[in-house]
Amino acid sequence: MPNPKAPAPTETPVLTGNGGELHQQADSATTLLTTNQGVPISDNQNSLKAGARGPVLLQDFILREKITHFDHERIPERVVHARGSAAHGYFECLESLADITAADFLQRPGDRVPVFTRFSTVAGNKGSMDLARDVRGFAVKFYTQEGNFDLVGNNIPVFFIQDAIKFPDLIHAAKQDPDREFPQAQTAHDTFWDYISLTPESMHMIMWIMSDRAIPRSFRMMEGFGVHTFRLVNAGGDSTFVKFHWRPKLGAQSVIWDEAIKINGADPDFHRRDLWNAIESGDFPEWELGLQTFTEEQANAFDFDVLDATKIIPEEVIPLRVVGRMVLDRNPDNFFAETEQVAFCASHVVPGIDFTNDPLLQGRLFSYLDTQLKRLGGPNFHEIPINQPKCPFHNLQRDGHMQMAVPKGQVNYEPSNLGPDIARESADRGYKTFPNPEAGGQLRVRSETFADHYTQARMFFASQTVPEQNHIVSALVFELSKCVVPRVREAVLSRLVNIDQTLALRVATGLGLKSEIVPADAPITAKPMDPSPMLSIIAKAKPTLQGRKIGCLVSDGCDGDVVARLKSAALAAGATFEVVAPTVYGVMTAAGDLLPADHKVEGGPSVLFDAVAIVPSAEGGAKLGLQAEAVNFLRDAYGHLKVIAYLPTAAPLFVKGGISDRTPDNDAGLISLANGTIDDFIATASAGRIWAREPTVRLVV
Ligand code: HDE
Repeated sequence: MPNPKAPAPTETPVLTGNGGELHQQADSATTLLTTNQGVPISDNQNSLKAGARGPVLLQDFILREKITHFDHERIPERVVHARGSAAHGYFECLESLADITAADFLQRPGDRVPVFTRFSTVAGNKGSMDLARDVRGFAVKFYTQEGNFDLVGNNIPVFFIQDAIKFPDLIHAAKQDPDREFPQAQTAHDTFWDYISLTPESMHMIMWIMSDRAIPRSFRMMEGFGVHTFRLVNAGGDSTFVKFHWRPKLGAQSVIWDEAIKINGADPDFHRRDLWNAIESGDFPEWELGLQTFTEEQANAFDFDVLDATKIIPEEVIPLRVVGRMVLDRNPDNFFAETEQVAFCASHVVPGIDFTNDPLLQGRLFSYLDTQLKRLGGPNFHEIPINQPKCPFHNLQRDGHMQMAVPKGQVNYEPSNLGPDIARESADRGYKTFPNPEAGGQLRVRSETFADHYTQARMFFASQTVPEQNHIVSALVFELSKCVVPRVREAVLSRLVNIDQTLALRVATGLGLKSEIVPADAPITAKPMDPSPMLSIIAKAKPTLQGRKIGCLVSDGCDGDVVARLKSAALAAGATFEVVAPTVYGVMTAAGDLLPADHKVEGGPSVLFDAVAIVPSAEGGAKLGLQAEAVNFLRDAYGHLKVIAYLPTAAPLFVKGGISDRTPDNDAGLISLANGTIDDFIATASAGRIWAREPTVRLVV
């Protein structure tokens, strides 16, 4: 996509040095290059030497400043969630929640506060690929008038473990092995599954990360969850329990695993690019904020403990109440300054929002502040612009690494009679913790109310549609097939069988296991629980092409009119449209017009699109049939269950792809533009993938 912000080429004056190197010169249109001390620089291409061919001099403060700064450009990446992308936007309150919370930004419908939202994967390093099978971080910083509220959530509503003390082990097991530093950004290896097989509380989360939720189509098409139970507290001090949910306006959507693997090669920045491009083009991603609110009495009546982060409350039991919306409408100006340096802390709450005793949340309240001190170099990270509150903030904390403020005056303590204008506390307006009565011995134990590890895992599996269940089975087979130690596979099966016997048997068949599965001990066996259809992505998908992408494969001599009509129909449906051609400068249509391309065919595989059209000329179709990448364009689109519009001239690709027997008569996702219309194509593509095709292209065990 052309960068609309790219400046027009300038006529900067340029000098040529003795070695033929170019020196662009500052003029009235450009700014003067200086050191960090403001000293103008005369030559940014040569270091100071003792003679033209002599050694470089230590006194070259310009060189040393530049190189030193460069040497220190990297800061420690996040130990988890290192790979992320973020955007600015706003949150708008849609109804007053004054009855249940004193949170200032939730009082007045129509009120907006700025937000900065960062999406991430968890296991991979900063440079890892976007389509890893992983949980996605979904962290929102609300800059409210009573301080910053960080809702540091994920795109999956449960977690692997119940107590924070287990987190370092979980992450060590999931990340690269410490001796060889691979595998990167994936859980398909022995150490992860070894740990999981010994962590029965992870079973519900395992169902979610083996589902398509862990390979989202776009950050814009992800749900988000606060995961823990929090408290809302109103002005009168009454508390209501709450679970936070984000619902994407574009609907939740995922890719298929084979597609994910190929996207990682074709465009490792697939999610990052998608978010950036959508915002640059003015197609602003949007989510609704929904709350599940419930009382202490309701919580006590549930069959599970609301303090256990491995459990959800089905929406069928406590429906979502939509209270606001978030729109992301501005890309960061600088990735490092904003996306990298943003410091989310689970402990950043505002008056009206409080914690519960969830032991996972309690550990997070310590961890995030601690991690920011290390990553951002000290206690003044709140002064970095992206982290600064947008409301006034004053206190008597002083000094430390990277202090940016210049506090004035003699008094840096309180109470004090010497500093009449120093900051002081307020009994009325200050943050008040909900006075939850606590009693009990000091015990290092897990509550017995946390002991049911299988009921909700089984309920999640049962709530999925048939294709989604098949994908969970295939994902487990894929991951366990990457484990090289047979004992690890068998230990996992011994847990899966406690979730659902058929599921475990299917996975065992997929692995080719010849022996019996021995069930693991389970203190509580899975209890009956109604399925929750709201947990299925496919069941609640709305037909739309909004925010989706159509790829059109063309050749020289193609019908420019067909391409133009496809494009306008795609744009009218809210999709984007990209042309894939044998050369990047594009092709000449039959009418002799230049049709510019967005991708050369090798760089624009069909995994980058949600639906495709293949409309070459007769001669062009024959040539494309000789090119494996063009054949794969069709073959993969077909294998990934996409809707495909085509002209009869695409026939050589069908033949080479081995699918010449597939026609609109036996596959609803094939739209021949010789008989059908572009409107048929748009309507069929809006309905999503052709799930009925799946059993013909992938083995279902
Ligand atoms: Fe995090 N987590 N986490 N986490 N987490 C971090 O903080 C931690 C957990 C989540 O875009 C770290 O700044 C512990 C659950 C997100 O910058 C660190 C435990 C959930 C992000 C940390 C958890 C999350 C982080 C690493 C177990 C969903 C990225 C870098 C108790 C509700 C935020 C950093 C961003 C990042 C600790 C579990 C979400 C080390 C100890 C559960 C979205 O502080």
